[in-house]
Amino acid sequence: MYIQTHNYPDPDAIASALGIQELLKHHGISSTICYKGKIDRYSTDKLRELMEIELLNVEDLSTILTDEDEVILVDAQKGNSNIVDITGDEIICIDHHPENEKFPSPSVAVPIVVPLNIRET
Ligand SMILES: [Mn+2]
Repeated sequence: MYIQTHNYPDPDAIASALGIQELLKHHGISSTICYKGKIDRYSTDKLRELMEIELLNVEDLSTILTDEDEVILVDAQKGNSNIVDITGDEIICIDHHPENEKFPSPSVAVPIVVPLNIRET
């Protein structure tokens, strides 16, 4: 099982991927988080480092992925310009961006509303 973020993942993409990975782990399913591009923001790389999140570049998976691999998309939708179409079967999409009507997908985009007044206490 692969969890794919949008290219050049940012903190919300990586945090979403980690959340799904932990949920899958709870159910005994191992998964790999992957992305295309680079982790080019300091805050994103710090998040990855502090949370010890393992992410693989899709270019390192090109000889490993098969059509039978299941892929969960987070923080992006298939057909968007900011996510590469990797080998595998996209079974779920969890995204808070507006639905991409140009490339309708069998998967479901779930709008997630995050209150802006949440602060750490
Ligand atoms: Mn994002």
